[in-house]
Amino acid sequence: MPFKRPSSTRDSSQSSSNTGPRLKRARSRSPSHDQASSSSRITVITVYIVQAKLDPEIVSDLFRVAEGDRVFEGGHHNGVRFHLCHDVSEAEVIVTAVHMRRRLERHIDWGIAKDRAIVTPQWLLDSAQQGKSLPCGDYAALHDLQDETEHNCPDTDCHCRSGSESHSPPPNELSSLSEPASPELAQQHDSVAAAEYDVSKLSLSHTARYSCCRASPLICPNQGLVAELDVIRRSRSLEGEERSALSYQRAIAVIKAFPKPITAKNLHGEVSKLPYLGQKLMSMIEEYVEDGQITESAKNRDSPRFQALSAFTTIYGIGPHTARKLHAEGMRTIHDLEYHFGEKETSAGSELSSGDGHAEDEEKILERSIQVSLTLRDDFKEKILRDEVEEMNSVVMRELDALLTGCTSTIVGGYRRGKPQSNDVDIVITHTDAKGGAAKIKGLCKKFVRRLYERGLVTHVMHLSSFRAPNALRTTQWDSLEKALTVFILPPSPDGCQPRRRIHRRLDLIFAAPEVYWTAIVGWTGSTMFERDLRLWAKERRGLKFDSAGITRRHDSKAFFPKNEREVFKLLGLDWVPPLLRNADA
Ligand code: DCP
Ligand code: MG
Repeated sequence: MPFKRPSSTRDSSQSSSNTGPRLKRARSRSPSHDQASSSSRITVITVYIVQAKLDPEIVSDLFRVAEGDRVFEGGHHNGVRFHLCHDVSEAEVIVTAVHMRRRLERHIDWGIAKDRAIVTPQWLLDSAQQGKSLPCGDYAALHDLQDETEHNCPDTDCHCRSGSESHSPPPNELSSLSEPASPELAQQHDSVAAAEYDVSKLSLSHTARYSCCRASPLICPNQGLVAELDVIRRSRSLEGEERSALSYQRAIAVIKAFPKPITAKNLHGEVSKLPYLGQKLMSMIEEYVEDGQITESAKNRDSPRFQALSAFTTIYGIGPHTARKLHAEGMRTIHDLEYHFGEKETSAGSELSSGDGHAEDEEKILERSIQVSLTLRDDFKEKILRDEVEEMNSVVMRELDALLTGCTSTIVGGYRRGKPQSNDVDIVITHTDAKGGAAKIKGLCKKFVRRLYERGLVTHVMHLSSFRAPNALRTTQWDSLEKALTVFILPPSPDGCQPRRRIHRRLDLIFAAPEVYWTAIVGWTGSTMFERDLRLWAKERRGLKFDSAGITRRHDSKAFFPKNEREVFKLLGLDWVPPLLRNADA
């Protein structure tokens, strides 16, 4: 059984029944509500946007606000954050331009509507601008639900700043530990804030066939359409229809890079000329432009089988194949899985604790990962905000420095692409000694993870791989770098005066020798479609093989060692694409 990375928790939202009980006032379970951020306490409000009756342009604007991508002038956007959900049953606030009960009921179950605040789009815009949740009653979208909207409005009185009680270590103390020794490594500091580039000067084209030649922002002007198509993509993938899923993934990637809203005006002109948009996809896009939704997406969303399979694949270790198998055995809910796998007390992987003894067999490792994931699923559901990602990296690098000085790291994955909230944290680590670094890195992964485990920072190891023992659990795209997929928990706050809410987080640590550090960073920054096209481009256009562990020439296996990220792109004959524009997936 292949080991699968779980779907994002966003996917899981599709799994709950639309009429089922909401995950209680999502706010109490939502990402950061009780969570001490490093400098301030932020209220997170879960928002669902009904797209009917809204212009694509406005929808895209609202998505950007709700995803935290559009920041308002004056830095107001600090007391409240929005978490955009794709399952109305998880929302606290529903944003809609529909004002009549009968029309709203076409999109939302009335029982759910009565239990939420139903507001106009202006509430979202004004709240984001003022950095606080404004009284929903003033923005009630439906006269019929005025009282309910007032009553169900999220209360944000508690979002006081924690000010000097910040629990992050002093910034200088930690950044110095990851201070790179060589000028090449210094270029890693390309965080979102530091990203300075003029998109108009990049020679990327949205009509290119490879997504690694296009500029794909995190939130695009057609994000609502992308979300609809992604439901169909996931459904195909869950049913094992990989070719079909890939067609949708390609279409999504093309739309992600299209720089303006798709409307009736440009649909049959420039949109129809975009690559990978065949007849069927064009008719779906047309339907979306006309109605604000796609029938097939709605059908999928409502399908109990889709909901069950989606829920199963949010569990670490369960891919579509296993999910279908469990479904065929009669399981329908996460509780069924709990019963099936048993909620045994789980411990760190025996790969870690058994020294050089026999590794556990594949089946057992998989089963243990599923058990861990089931036990910790409430924690794993909670998204990780950027400041916590940074804090985790700081703690990891401080620990590593105590074991071996001179290491440096880059946070990759969705964080590097600018996602405001991540499902896990991915960190690529190397040593700054360009000559002796490779030897120092070898074997470090296991040693380091053992240390983290002993110090109580790593509670579980889902997977541990090394150079010498290629692991059968690795999926095909995986490289041969030493890596550990772990469950991590931040240490208690140093001063102990304000206990931090400690949540289990998924943490992937990837160790790369200095010469392949940059290919590892490029390979783990994503997004998945961007990576797929990068490999395809390298193969089809350059006769090269690209993966996170290096670039080689196909005909003679000659290896290349780029010294920085731009050199990776140059070697592949590509223009550099800033990480923030590598969001080629939904
Ligand atoms: N990756 C890949 N192929 C895979 C899995 C991962 O190319 N099968 C690469 C691209 C991903 C990166 O690794 O962007 C990190 O994978 P994650 O699953 O952690 O995904 P993200 O970090 O992009 O998003 P998130 O963690 O928030 O879900
Ligand atoms: Mg990630």
